[in-house]
Amino acid sequence: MNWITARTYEDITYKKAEGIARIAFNRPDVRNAFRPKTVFELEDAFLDAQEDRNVGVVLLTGEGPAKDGVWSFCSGGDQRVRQAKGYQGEDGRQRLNILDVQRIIRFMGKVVICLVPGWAVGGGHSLHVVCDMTLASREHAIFKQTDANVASFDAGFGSAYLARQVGQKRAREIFFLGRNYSAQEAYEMGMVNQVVPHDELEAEGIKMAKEILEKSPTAIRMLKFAFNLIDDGLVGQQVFAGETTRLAYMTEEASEGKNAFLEKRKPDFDKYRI
Ligand code: S0N
Repeated sequence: MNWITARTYEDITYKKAEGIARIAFNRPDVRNAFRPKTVFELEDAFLDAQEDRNVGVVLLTGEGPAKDGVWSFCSGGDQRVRQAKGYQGEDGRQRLNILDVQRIIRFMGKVVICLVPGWAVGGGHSLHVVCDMTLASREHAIFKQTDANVASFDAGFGSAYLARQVGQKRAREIFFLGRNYSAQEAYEMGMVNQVVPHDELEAEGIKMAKEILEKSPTAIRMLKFAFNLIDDGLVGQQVFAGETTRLAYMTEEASEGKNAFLEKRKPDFDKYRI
């Protein structure tokens, strides 16, 4: 794949090629922990991928290995900048802004595939949970929920949606005990789609992305929002309904409504009754 750098950042890398965007954490020496700056960069890249009509699928992963040879997807919030009211940015403000990224992933009308090359821990674990699908390195991926160890917990998508994937008992075990799980164990629990040899992780992600790119983009969008709907309440309905409005706009009937208004006449909807 001939990736082209789409934008240059400090904490992440962002590339595109052949309809695929690749966003990767790039702080391997802290196991790809995120600070507010990392999160702002992620938001910027994700919003660009969302708006770019040439992009159909996003891969989210972690650069590596670290200097000590260890691979990571992400180890969650950077505990060195955690303060009383959140993670402190360079501007002195304290935030929990990774939740904004979770929402972008959840509500964007494109498939986000998480490639886990190593540690997926804490808020990093939650991010893999929020992604539409997860592929994991057979040799290096380790899934671990440390939120209760460090009293910094995701009581939102990261826990509730995990329970949808692996069941309540397993989700509670993952969060209450904070144990390590291999890629194979995560696959057997239902939170990983495919376990792949480490060296083939990206290639498998690209292969999956290309398969999705061959499908109807409208079908993929509607399906993603349909899968979300039952768990997302009125927000889920709003997102799904927005797409139905878009589809309705494409009909002659909708054009008749708009044209009648602009031409200052009564709309004639008779022929559209079914
Ligand atoms: C990842 C672990 C298991 C890796 O262990 P390993 O391989 O033995 O490496 P270490 O020697 O421990 O680490 C190597 C170097 O990396 C630093 N480091 C690792 N993780 C972090 C981190 N999260 N923050 C800062 N530094 C980190 C180590 O300190 C070490 O540095 P040096 O070489 O200088 O000593 C292991 O490292 C581990 O357990 N890490 C901590 C994982 C963790 O507890 N993360 C936080 C969990 N909580 C969250 O992420 C919740 C945040 C969240 O998503 C959220 C939820 C709700 C609302 C808001 C938020 C939000 O954050 O915005």
